[in-house]
Amino acid sequence: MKTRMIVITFTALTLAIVLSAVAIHWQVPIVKPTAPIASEQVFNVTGRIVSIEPGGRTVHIAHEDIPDFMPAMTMPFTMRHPEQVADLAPGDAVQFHLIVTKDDSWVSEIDKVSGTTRTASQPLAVANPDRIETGEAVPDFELVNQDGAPLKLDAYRGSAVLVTFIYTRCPLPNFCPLISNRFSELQDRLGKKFPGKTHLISVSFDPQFDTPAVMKDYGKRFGARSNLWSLATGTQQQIDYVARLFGLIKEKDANGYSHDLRTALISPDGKLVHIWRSNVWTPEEVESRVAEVLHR
Ligand SMILES: [Cu+2]
Repeated sequence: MKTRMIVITFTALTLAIVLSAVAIHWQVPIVKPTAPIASEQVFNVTGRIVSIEPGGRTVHIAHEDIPDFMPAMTMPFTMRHPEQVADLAPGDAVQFHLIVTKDDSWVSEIDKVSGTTRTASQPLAVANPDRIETGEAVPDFELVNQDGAPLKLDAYRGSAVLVTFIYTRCPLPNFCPLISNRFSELQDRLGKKFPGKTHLISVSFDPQFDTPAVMKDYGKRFGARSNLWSLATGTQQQIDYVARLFGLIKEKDANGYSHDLRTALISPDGKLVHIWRSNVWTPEEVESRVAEVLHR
């Protein structure tokens, strides 16, 4: 009798536990682990369109100050949806969202600011007699490398040389940091494929902040090896001259620099082969141009 009672009680208890477990399972909404929220910053920006590259993926905009992020400057912006700029033209005043993540940035929701009239965009380039054209010999220049030693272009005769421009404080992940990531990749690819035949030079245009020590540190962040990749700075005069050779547009404003992007390939005999003017180039593409100039 007593044993039967225990069995019944035990069975009832077990049933109750199972049922309540089922009930709980059904009542509790299924909670999936939430996807990690990408640290994404969105800035509301106003500016004026300077130019739109064919295809609309890159739009150059003279933008106003973006508080706590970037001073007013003219720079290329990436469009994820080029159709958004189909109705826009240089001179249009625009308002847009700039979205910045850890390793990318792009423009979304770009709109013409109503009630404004189209004005001619500011000419960006000023007269520049030092500018060299494709096929011309690149005159020797001198800068200072990450160890504080002189760096002369002519020292790399016999190698294919890539020169690009950056500044270490650049806040936009898909501009200077992207270029440096690509140089890091190029250093490895070219170093392996054409040993002793290539050299990369990243030139800072912010010499007041970017001292050789700062450049050395910056290079470390990207795994730069000094036999393959130099991180150069110099006097303002030295840097301005090199910038003029390749037609870099840069302008110092209150808090930083506005600038465009230039990556130049110089052949082993010292001639300008090509200039990539934006961030839309790939290490593969550069590698094949390097192979061409090295006759490989
Ligand atoms: Cu930059």
